[in-house]
Amino acid sequence: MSTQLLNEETVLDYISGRDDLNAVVDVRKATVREVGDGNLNLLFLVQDGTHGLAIKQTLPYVRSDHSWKVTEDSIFAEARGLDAASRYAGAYAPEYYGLDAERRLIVEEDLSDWQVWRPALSAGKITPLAARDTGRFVAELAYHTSYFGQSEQDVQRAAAQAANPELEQITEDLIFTEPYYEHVHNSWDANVDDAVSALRNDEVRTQVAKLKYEFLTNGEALIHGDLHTNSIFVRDDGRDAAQTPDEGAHVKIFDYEFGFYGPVAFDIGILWGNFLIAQAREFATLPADRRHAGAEGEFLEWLLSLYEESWRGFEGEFRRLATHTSNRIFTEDFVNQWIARTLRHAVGFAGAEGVRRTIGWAKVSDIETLEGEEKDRAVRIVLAASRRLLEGFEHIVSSSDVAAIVRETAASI
Ligand code: SR1
Ligand code: MG
Repeated sequence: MSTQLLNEETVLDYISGRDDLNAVVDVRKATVREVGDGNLNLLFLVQDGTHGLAIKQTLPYVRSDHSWKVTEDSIFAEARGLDAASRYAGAYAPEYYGLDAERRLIVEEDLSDWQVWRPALSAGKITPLAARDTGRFVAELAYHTSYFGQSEQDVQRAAAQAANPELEQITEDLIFTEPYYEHVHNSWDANVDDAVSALRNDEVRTQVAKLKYEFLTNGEALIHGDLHTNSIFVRDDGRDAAQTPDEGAHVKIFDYEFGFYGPVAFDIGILWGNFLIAQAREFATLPADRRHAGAEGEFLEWLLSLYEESWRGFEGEFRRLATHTSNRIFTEDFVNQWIARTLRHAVGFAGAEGVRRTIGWAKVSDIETLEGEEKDRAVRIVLAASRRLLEGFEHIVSSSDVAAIVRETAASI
């Protein structure tokens, strides 16, 4: 049976019935707006002019297709992820006001004075330190929920509780299967048929199979599970990194409903796949005489630096934490090998995310707001670079290799 859904008229009554929320916003002065643009939930912002709250309630179906039923129990994954992020990576998470299990909703901090990263990227906005802090967030969540930061028994109990099979299935289908076969969820413009055909062969499918198997079997840490640029808020600090204050978080990470015990590399890979998409948009809209190395301009140079910046944030923070590991046999050499392996898989996952966001069901505004030749060019860049990442991920040794591949691919299209 479905939960009773809130609407803009009933939210204030709901808050009035909860003393803890009444203490945060003044319902007599508050206004409510439903602003959700995710696929699986409603999102209400409640603001009284001074304070605010965000209420996220699970829908029993996909927002744009009510015939596609989805479990409302994903709210438990959302609550678990937000709770763990607050506990272990608190600087980078919204304040969490708790779960209402019966109504399938969570309440969190209103962050509407921050900006969602995807539209900020599409608008050409440079946000220094956002990528570094996202990398640090991944490291902190990974370390503290894994065998690095907890006892074997605690991890195994937490992993069992964090099972999220219905939402994992969405990822397994949409990212790791459907784009490589005929499927009603896929679509693209006939002008790029050849780029899609180039992905549908046994070599690419075998590479994707390795990544899918890693996703299915490597339950090493609690991961976010959907860390794309619409799951990240960024701060408006001005574009000069040298003048950006280092204190305070430069990102807030939200939308934890796809979380489960999975590969840490998946979070980095999804992030990188979305960096690739933002870069392809920018390359595709550059005038022809600025499409060679050195002429792309400040914004594209910054975009291309995000793989390294996020990786440095991740690796630096993880290494710092790993010196305190409770697992004494995890030697420095083992940590080095784990980091190198995580990098390789992140590169593969980035390729899989690039493909599914351009030809699969869940498309993205970076590409979809382009038209004509610019859109075709952006799609071609994403698909060709993604194919190289999928084919070559096992041989990548540095995050800077990814930017080099994207740059070379864009120059060839
Ligand atoms: C039916 S859900 C489709 C996609 O939206 C979410 O943000 C995830 O990325 C999922 O794959
Ligand atoms: Mg989401």
